[in-house]
Amino acid sequence: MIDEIEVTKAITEKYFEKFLSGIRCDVAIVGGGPSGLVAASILGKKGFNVTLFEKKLSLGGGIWGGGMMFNKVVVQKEATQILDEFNISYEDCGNGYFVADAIELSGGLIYNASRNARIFNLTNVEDVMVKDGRMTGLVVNWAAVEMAKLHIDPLTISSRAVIDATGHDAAICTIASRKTGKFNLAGEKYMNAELGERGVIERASEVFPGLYVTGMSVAAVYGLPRMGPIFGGMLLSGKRVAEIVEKNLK
Ligand code: 48F
Repeated sequence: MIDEIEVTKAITEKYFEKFLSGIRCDVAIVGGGPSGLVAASILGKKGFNVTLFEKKLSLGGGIWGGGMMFNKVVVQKEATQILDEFNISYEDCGNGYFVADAIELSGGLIYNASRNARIFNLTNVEDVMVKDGRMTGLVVNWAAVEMAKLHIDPLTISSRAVIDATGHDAAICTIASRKTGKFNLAGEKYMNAELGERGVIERASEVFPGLYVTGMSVAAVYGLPRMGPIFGGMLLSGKRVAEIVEKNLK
């Protein structure tokens, strides 16, 4: 016999256990697209206490729709090592291009990240905490509060490192730039896949003490070209930022 109250108790007890174990973490990642999910998996596997916030119901960011809703995803050779590591299948299309299924790629990245990091969906990061010139954490609220424009105060979580993986918006860097006045965002440029792909990997970095940037947010911060529907750079940018955070936190 199913007791509805036991179901309620199980959900709330386990949810708040998860929430409380994440309010003082090593790494807080904002955005559950390809770059954020890769960074979360890698840092979690290395033993860091990682929390990822995603404002939408589902994670995966821009992966699901491939290019113009054709749900196939192209990556270049260098990124196939990440697909292998995450056990995601792909086909060789010749000339150095490889194609994964967008649904399998999204599912595989989400599965890996959820096994290694604590993930909260439907949670909007609306502000940052800064103390003594260093980012010390995030200000979070239900995404529904933002959508309904409700006047409800947020909660806070602290972390030793924050990663902005919010894609084209560079939402966290935008807030930090405006509120600290310590750096500016150059804004994303025209389409040039070669330069864009290389740039988002090479320039994944710490932009402000304690604040790191990965994925398309790198292009928005440093004024790099966009690259359209090729995703290897996003995966490798997530890996690169994880390496930098690991080195700095150790
Ligand atoms: O946009 P998104 O997939 O970022 P990414 O990892 O990858 C970019 C590619 O998908 C694609 C591309 C490839 O060539 O150009 O665009 O850089 O995922 C960003 C995620 O961040 C969430 C947003 O809902 C999305 O799922 N997000 C954005 N702002 C916030 C947020 C916020 N303030 N709080 C929580 N989540």
